[in-house]
Amino acid sequence: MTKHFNKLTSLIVGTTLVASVASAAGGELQKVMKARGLSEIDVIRAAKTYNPSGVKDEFVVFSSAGQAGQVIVYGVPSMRILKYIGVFTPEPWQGYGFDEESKKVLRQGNIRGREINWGDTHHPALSEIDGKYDGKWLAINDKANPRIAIIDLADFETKQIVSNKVFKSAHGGSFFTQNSEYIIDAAQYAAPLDNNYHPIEDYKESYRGGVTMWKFDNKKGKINEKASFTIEMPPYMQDLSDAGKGVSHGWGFTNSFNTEMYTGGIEVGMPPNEAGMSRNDTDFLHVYNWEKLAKLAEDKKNVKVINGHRVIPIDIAVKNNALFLIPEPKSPHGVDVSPDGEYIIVCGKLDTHASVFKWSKIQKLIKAKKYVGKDPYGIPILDMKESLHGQAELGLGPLHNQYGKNWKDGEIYTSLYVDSQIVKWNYKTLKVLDKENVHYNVGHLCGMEGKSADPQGKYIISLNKLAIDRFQNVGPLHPQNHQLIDISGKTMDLLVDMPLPLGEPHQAVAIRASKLHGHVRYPMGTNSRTDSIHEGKTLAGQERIERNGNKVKIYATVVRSHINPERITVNKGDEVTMYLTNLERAQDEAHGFTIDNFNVHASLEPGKTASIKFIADIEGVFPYYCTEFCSALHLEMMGYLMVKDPNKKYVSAQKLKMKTMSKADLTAEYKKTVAVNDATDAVIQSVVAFLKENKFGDHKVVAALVTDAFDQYGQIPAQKKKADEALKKGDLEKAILFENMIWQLMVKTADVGIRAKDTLVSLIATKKSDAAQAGETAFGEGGCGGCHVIGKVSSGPDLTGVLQRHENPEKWVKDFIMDPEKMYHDPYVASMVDYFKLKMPNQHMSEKETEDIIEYLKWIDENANLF
Ligand code: RUQ
Ligand code: CUA
Repeated sequence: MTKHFNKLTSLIVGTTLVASVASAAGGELQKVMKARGLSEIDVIRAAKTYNPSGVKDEFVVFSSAGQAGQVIVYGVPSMRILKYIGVFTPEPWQGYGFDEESKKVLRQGNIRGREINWGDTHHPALSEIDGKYDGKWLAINDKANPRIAIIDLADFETKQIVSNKVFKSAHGGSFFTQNSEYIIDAAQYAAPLDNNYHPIEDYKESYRGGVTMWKFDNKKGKINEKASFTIEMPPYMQDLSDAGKGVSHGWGFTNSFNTEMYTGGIEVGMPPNEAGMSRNDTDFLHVYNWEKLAKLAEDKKNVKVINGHRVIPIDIAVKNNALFLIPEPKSPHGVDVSPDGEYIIVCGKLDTHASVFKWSKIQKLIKAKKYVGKDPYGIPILDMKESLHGQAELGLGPLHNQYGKNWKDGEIYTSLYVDSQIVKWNYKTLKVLDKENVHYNVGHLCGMEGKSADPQGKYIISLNKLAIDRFQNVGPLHPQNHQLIDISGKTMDLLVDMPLPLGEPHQAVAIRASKLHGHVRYPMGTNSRTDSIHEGKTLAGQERIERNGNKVKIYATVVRSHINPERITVNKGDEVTMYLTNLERAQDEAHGFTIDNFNVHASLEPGKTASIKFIADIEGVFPYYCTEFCSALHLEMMGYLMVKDPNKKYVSAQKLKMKTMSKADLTAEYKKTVAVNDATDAVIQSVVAFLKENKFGDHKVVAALVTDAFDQYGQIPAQKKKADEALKKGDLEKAILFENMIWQLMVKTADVGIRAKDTLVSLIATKKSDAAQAGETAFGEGGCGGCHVIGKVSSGPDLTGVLQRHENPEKWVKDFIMDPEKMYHDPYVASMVDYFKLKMPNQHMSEKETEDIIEYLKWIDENANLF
């Protein structure tokens, strides 16, 4: 009832809003709505998620890409995808798995000596300080091949992979503890902790679960494997986990299923796992004091070393009062600690309830050693009722929770898998407040920092397991579907669907964009996977080919628009290593590098050094080239690798003689080239003068662009010297080539310089009124720009100052635009027609458009000094 009332009010408010916008846009909006069949509420929803070009999002989401073994990065509220990060899976664009540096990271994920090139990513997690996201690191787990990867949020690259030495699968990771001391990672399918065969009949004796506490260094962003340890647990299937916070800091919580310890056997006539593993009414929430266990693990007496990894046996944990069990409704799924750490909320999955456990109650029972019994492994069991704050009946299949901005008052959101709904409820009063349908079968849901100590509210993303009919049919394998829900009002409102072409994206985490501080470039010569200076760092002038026996090392540079060296000859069988340094400093000037046939690729962002390595085991000629369209001369950014057989004799085929140019022709070409360079330089100098006059240094973005521009310009003297030397020696041909190179550098300088100028103009010009803005659009769309260039006489007169040229100028200009033919005989117009040999045609502008254009012309006059 309330819900409908609210939706109705928002519809009415929305309608008036749309109506006023619509009238301002001259009915255009109404036309679009009609043509596309959009209702007012659709338009409001669209407006809530639309980012005009160049506008950025408030939140950034990191989503697991599931079996694709990657991380998907997108913005909220626009739901625009920003990046895929290669994690457990090769990612060719970024060279991940195709250059040597990233291969080393990928190969850290080998298990028992075997290469694994995919992962089943489930839970991304952001590093925390005081339970709040610090925007520095992202961790993500692989369920199939139990591993954790660390991604650096300075460059969004995977920097480390560690494999779990004792688990055979791991689902309940990754969860940072409150100050990123540890990353929690719980096993899923119980298995022997060693790597030996143990018959399934010995399940209870030889199979185990557990929780690994990965020690994390939040400064370096590295897991310290040696300092990590695992808490042995019974062979229940541990599932999701969460770290305590605030009052429960130092503790961990992991729930489980199959406390029945059923092992199936359909093939021998036993009921299937699904029946046997969900037989009991309750399973166990594992509660453990990791802080205490970490201290215990320092003493050798307290640990078993299995596969080189420290494991604390169950009895040691129990003896030290560090491990407890609490019954929870059968086969639960998510466990989510409240922002202050006081409530631990477990979702029922097969039970319609969420169970709200209270930390102070649990602690009281632990302190009083008040147990209701022990499990077969001797772990004390706390009373469920006495640990509970209460239970709330939410609906069918509750899975995961996220907290809202008013979490202190109990605001929480839960996904309902079976009901295909998000439910808003209160974990303190245990009341259900609102339900929103989603499409379909939601798994996780993602709030904005919704599980940190500082939830931001505003949106919930529903990560649905099925898309069914939501999108264009692209075959039986459907896209995934993330739905954005507005939670800023009393009731929820579903805003938009986003199809994702990678799956299955189990879990996502969102952070305020303002907390992320990505690099624009690397310090020159950086190995981005280790963040140290690369042994192969090569600066301009240091390019070389070194040979040592059959090992060939090439120290190469790339910069717009050439690769140095451009010809490489090696012998068949040589081991070739090529180090590539991108000398660019300009933002976004990445180059890529590949060689035909050798399965290598590197992405070279400004300042990066990466290497590729291969055995040149086939004879032939192999073009190499830059794979990013980096400049107008990108196609020319290439060279040849030639592999010859040292045992063969090759006869030269050189026969074709080209006509040579005469000295006079060469001199003429040389002069022409120099003249073009002088003219280009004059343009650059005028831009420089403009930038200086308008104090570009006061604007950080512009200053950065100017620096980029001068990186190019600074290379000119060296080229000029070479040109002049060649000229002195009478080698005009070479002198022309170097002068041409100078022109290339000037064009690149001018390119960035003009971008800097435009940016500066947009920063210092007075703000355009809405009418002036509309006028600029009308001016552009009406084709006025075809003859008039602002600040310049082109095929028509410059319009700066046009409003000063006539008496009663606004009327004059208006009359002329609306009916030029009528004024061809006006003496001023006649003289212009004579001068330009052109008559201004009637562009059939409306009166409104004409008036707007006049406002635009006024704005131009106000800023005349900038054009
Ligand atoms: S799970 S749909 Cu892998 Cu997080 Cu719950
Ligand atoms: Cu560098 Cu294309």
